[in-house]
Amino acid sequence: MAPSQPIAPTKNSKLLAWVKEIETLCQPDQICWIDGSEAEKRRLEKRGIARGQMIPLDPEKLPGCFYSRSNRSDVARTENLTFICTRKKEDAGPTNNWMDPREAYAKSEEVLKGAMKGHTMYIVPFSMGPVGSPFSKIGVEITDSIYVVLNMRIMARIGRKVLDLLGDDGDFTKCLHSKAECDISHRMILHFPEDNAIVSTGSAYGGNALLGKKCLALRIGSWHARQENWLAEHMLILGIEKDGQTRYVTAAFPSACGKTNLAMLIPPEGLKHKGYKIWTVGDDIAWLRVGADGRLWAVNPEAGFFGVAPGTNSRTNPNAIKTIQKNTIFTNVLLGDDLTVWWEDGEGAPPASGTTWDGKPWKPGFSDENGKPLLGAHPNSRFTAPAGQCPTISPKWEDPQGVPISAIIFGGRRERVAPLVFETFDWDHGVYVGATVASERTAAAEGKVGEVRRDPMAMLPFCGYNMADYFAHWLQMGARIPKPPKIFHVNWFRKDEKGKFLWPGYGENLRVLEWILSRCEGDGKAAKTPIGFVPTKDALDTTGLSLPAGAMEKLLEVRAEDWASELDGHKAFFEKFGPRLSQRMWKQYEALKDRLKTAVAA
Ligand code: OXD
Ligand code: MN
Repeated sequence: MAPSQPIAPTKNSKLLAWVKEIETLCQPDQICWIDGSEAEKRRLEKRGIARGQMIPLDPEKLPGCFYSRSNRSDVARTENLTFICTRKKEDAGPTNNWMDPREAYAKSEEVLKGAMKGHTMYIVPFSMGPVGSPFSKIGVEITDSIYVVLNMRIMARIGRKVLDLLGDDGDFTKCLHSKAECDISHRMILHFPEDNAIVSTGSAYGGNALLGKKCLALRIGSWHARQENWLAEHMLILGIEKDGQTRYVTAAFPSACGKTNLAMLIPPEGLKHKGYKIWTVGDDIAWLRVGADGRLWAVNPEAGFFGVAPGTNSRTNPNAIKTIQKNTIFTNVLLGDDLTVWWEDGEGAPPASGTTWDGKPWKPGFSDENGKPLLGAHPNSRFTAPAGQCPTISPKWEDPQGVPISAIIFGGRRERVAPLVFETFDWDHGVYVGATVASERTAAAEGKVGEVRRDPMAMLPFCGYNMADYFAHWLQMGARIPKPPKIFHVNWFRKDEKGKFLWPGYGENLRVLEWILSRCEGDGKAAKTPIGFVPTKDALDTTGLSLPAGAMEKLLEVRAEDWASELDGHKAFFEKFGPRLSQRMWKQYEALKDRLKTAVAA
């Protein structure tokens, strides 16, 4: 590794003063300004290997790939230790954990005092969004983790070019991270939106430690977005090309509900004759602004994918499999003794032997202490891969202006209530539908898997301020978009009475997207129901798809009794916000209630 660089490669006085302050607090052995070069990457990899933090994988089969294993207790976002630290508690709102900023700084300083002794302090200037795009935001992450630097290199644009853009007086989000032994008792993910600052300690898990992603691009980003009249959202961005024209949609689903799969979908056999081409712009985050043409335009602020490994295979997501064949960091999957990686419901034959994510010897067929198959990979194990390696990456994915959005899609994982797809009546109704999204919990965050929770716009864990104000912001954005996208809701996860999924999902989801786009063009057959426009049973093109008899009816059914109890859930959720919740949301609630009543009476 290069010795510490005594001369800082910037004259930005705010940055220099902050670096000095953190150096004094954390007392690292040396400082390293990250320039983003290839030579630097190789030096960091060597150092990571020498320290046992990364294992290089088979250079023939997985060139440029590394394996990393985290602490057993550091495998997912810790929402209970994630705080919004606004001066007033009400500004964080009832859905966020709040800490007084003075207490938060004091607590984190306690942990950070001398925390980098014996370590190098890396300074990583990064841009979320293409460098220099009017959409983009600059952050600087100070970290003592080589793993974080190497992951940030994939997930954001980093280094010299960002510092140059920052110049002598540019502003940036201060992002301070220290592993602090990855000890849960040292863990806190603190956001100071009023100071444009983030402090994260005690974790090296991506969502907690790669501070450009959830912390900046969503929590701090959503705060900026509200002040500056744009939207920072937990959404994929996808282009659908047909007959030489590409239309773009965004979709917000809770974590681990298949955003990465949808963003990279392969058209199903039955629709091949239509010549669709899918273009991936982003799989997790969208920043949306009103363009000069009155439409809503989106950029993906990230430069890589931090995807869930288990369940990723050539059937569910062949493009992801192709993306992760090189230059990828695998975290907490199974490590084969032959230096390959594997995960449950993954690709190809498992290695003959290996080591599990938590360090246990593993062979196919091994059982755990309860007699169940011994898990090779943690359910939230991940791959970090450069977006540019995706075979379907859109030629526009780095366009500084972004792409124009025709439809916004919300969705959750619901076994019963929500039909396969419906279209909302107008912007306000769309915001209401987004605000009342609910989903069964997955492994991306700690908590009980399967439990239903309300996850408005899939932003529950990511909104950096009071969600009542966030809904109001969405409502007022409607008036600012002269040509707004239509808003839809989808549910790929409806089950029949035997508990079997009714919809095949994956590539077949294009059939639903096709209907959505046709509705945006003023076509597409639909029936008006109390919850919105639902496709008629012959509206989706099912060429080549053999659904069991009656399945389409079940997929599209709107059951008034289910929606009546759903409505109670909406009310209980809204009541949490007290008088701060816009009356326009209550108006939507009342209107839905009335429509359901009329439907039941009829
Ligand atoms: C993610 C998440 O990692 O939402 O994208 O948890
Ligand atoms: Mn996500």
